[in-house]
Amino acid sequence: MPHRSGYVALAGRPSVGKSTLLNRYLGQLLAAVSPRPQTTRRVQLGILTTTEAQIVFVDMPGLHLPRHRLGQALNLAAQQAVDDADVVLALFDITQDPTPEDRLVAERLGALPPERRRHAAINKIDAVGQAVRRRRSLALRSLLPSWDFREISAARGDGCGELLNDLIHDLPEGEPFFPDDQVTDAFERDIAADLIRAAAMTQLHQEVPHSLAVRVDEYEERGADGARIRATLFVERESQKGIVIGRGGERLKAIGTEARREIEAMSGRSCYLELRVEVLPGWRSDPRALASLGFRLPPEEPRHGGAG
Ligand SMILES: Nc1nc2c(ncn2[C@@H]2O[C@H](COP(=O)(O)OP(=O)(O)OP(=O)(O)O)[C@@H](O)[C@H]2O)c(=O)[nH]1
Ligand SMILES: [Mg+2]
Repeated sequence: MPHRSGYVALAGRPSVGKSTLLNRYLGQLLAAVSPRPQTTRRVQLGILTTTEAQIVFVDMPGLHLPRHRLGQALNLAAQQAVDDADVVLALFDITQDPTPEDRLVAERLGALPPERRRHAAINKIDAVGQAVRRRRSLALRSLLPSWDFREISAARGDGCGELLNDLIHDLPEGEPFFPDDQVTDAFERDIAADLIRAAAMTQLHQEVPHSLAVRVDEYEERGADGARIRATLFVERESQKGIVIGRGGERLKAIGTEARREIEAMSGRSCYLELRVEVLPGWRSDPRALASLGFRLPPEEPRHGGAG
């Protein structure tokens, strides 16, 4: 059998489970996952190498209706990843009726050239009963009527093996792009930043999560002692700083504990984590602040009304 290799873009609105599916296929914690939308803020590769194929998964921010320059940057990154991929996997979520963002995803993906290889999957089937599953499945499938759908649970694994075979089948023939022991293109410090942000998002409620950015200021290897990481959590307002820190520093401590656990699971060694919080006023709308945090912006567009 010829060896296959190529890029599979994981497309879908926020929270459908793209990063969870990536972690499942790689069998390790690589991508940050949280119950809140817009957990993933940059494109990250997850590389799965088997004897017959190398599948380079492209995890990306969920496509959504942007309310800030940040949102535009995230959508741009997602769109580019879709445009560059060999195979597109559209992910949907059975726990919700199709949302306006699902429709946006379907509209964008429906416009792909017909020769583009594509698959769709409806995720989280572990979370609903048979009746809901049947009804929603029909509604979701009708978003991309000519696509092949599978129903999966990224959390539990149901259907994931079959879906993987579908994806491999559609990859172009070719040699691997990456060495067989490489699992990602991301640096550990960037993954650590994502895991810290995901931990904060899990611990925080209301609007604070989306106002959060994380920068790793220092990532020092200490050999057998693991790593020492110092990171800053940026928020947009003074009031949010207080919320993140919490009474007597309790909340920040909880964030640190959860983040440390996840970073240790990711890196396989111990880590000492030091967090601080800083206010960067309105950074999500400020092109300069966004650039300093590493986001690439689309060219300035006239602003539309409504959700924009
Ligand atoms: N019950 C259930 N929950 C799931 C499943 N897959 C993902 N989730 C949960 O859905 C939430 C969102 O998962 P993510 O993997 O972060 O979603 P995402 O698509 O990467 O989201 P963004 O990065 O924000 O675009 C998390 O709380 C996951 O634990 C699943 O198969 N079943
Ligand atoms: Mg994600």
